[in-house]
Parts: sequence; structure tokens; C-alpha cells
Amino acid sequence: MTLPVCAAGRDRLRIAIQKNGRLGGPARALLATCGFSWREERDQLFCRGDEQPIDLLLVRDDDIPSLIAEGICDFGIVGRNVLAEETARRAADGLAAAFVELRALGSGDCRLDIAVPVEWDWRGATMLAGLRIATSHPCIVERWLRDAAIEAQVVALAGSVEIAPSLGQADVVCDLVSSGATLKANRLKPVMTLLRSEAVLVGPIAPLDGARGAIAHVLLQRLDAALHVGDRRLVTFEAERDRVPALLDLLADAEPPTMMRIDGSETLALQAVCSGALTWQRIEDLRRAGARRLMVAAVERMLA
Ligand code: PRT
Ligand code: ZN
Repeated sequence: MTLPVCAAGRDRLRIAIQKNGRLGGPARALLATCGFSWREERDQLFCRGDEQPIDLLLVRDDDIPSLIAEGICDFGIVGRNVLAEETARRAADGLAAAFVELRALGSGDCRLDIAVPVEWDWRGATMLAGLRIATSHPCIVERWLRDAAIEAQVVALAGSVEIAPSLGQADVVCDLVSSGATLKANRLKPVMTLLRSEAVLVGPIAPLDGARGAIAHVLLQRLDAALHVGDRRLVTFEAERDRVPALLDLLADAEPPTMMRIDGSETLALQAVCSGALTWQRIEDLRRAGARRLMVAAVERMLA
């Protein structure tokens, strides 16, 4: 792929995300929440930001760690499992660390699990000795086996890992699991977790400076704000002063509320940001405890 500007001396930021696949949609949505968007055209891998000095690269997830390591991109959004595999591969090749996980993004949750045939009576990791383990994360598995002093054969596969035992390619698997339905359909059961994964923001080890550093600062600040907002809700209501302690007990998950006195009366107007679900039941409980003129609103942006 030929990129329009070389890495050195570049003053625009570059972010790599998955073109297709599970993390592409959530990554685009998160960046849009941060106020960044790009016009994408079919088969286009490089999207220049018109409104902001940030360009987007649409790639396969496996390519993202190397793009950061080589300085072609500044940031990427990728599964922690992909980063961990590339980190283990670099270490096995004697290469220094070249990227770092900067933020956990709260989407794409999964686990990298060892799974064995359902009929096995699992008695611990030592059972793996002498077996063949099929996986798309061979470097993580090799390192784990080495650390656990277990001698087993790692069978590296690019995909369709779960079917390997029934095809006779392997005895057990080490694969990504979210619902577990695929394991079950292949008569396998998870017995150990090697890694808990989610989508993460990856970036260079040394912080960026100059123009790119300034844009990176804005990106990270907006990202933190977006992650902080999450599914927070703003609840506002009025109540008599003597009812307030009981009402605050019902809002134990709220950040410290703002209270204002109304017209020299004993009535207070309150507003609080809550992280828990504000269900109808909860709103009705607040009303019974003395809250009036209740309103719940989604929080779009927060900046401390
Ligand atoms: O084309 P490209 O190389 O970019 O994409 P890809 O095919 O390599 O990756 P993709 O899009 O399948 O996954 C991207 C990332 O999503 C992974 O690296 C993980 O970080 C994350 N993720 C979250 C998952 C899953 N959940 C998941 N369930 N990746 C794969 N799976 C597989 C799982 O192994 C099983 O085969 O999906 C299947 C269904 O899983 P169950 O447990 O719900 O049945
Ligand atoms: Zn991939």
C-alpha cells in the first residue's frame, strides 16, 4: 500500500482500524462519538480527514500492531489478543516492545480459552503434556506452555480452529470465545482462560510531540470523555430539603449531586449523573421518596 505522506515529518495523525470484521463498526462509532468522521468509499483503504488533521487507515486487524511498530500509523483500535500475540511474536524473535495498550475501549469482549472435548474429565493443565493444541494465537500459547513447563505441540491455524479436533488435526484448541456457542457446536468445553480481551487503543511507546502530539492530546481527551460518559444518565428533580438524605440513598451510584435552593423556600432542585440504569422502578421509588418534576436524560458529552 502506498501512503500519500511518509511517516517521518508527518504532521497529520493516522489511526488504523479494522476495515471489516467485528471491531470495525464499534471503532467507527467510538471515533464518531469523539467528533471525528470520514467519508469512506468502497475499496478505499486510506481516508483523509477533511474536517480534522486525522487520517484513517482501513486494514486487517492483524496488520495494526506492525503499522504502529513501523511508525506508519500513530494509533490503532484492535483486540488485546492481537496485540498480545504480536508482542509474544516480537519477544520470541528477540525484538523490543514497539507499541503499548493505551486505553481499554469496552467493546469486543472475549476470552482466549483452552477448550477440550466435552467428554474429557479435566484435571488441570498438566493434562496438555504431549498433546496437539490448535490455535490462531501460536506465540501466546508457546509462551504460556514454556512458562508452565508443559511440553505440547502447537498447531498454528489461521481460522476454523474449533473444528481441528474433529478433523484429527489436533487434540484440543486454544481459541477466542465470546458466547461459547461455537465451542459447544463442536463438542468442546472451555477449561482455562489464557487471556481476557476487548478492543483497545494501541499507540507508540514514546508519546508523540509537535503537531501530531497536540492532535493526539485532543483525541485522547475526547476518547476519555466518551468512555467516561458510557451509559451515564442525568437525573434532575425537586424535593423538600428534609427528603434529600433518603433520596440520595436511592442514588448511591450517582456522582456528588448539584443542589440549588428554589426562591428562598425549603425546596431544592437537584441534578446528579448516575452510572446505573435508571429504570421506571427506580424513578417511581424516587417519586415515592419525595422527588417531583423528575427528568432523566442521556449524557452526550462530559469534560471535567
Ligand atoms: O479480516 P480481519 O483479519 O480484520 O478480521 P478477523 O477475521 O481476524 O477478526 P474478527 O473480525 O473475527 O475479530 C476481530 C476481533 O474481535 C478479535 O481479534 C477479538 O479481539 C474480537 N472478538 C470478540 C472475537 C470474538 N469476540 C469471537 N467470538 N473474535 C473472534 N470470535 C470468534 C470465536 O473464536 C468463534 O469462532 O467468533 C466465533 C463465535 O464465537 P462464540 O463464542 O460466540 O460462539
Ligand atoms: Zn485478523
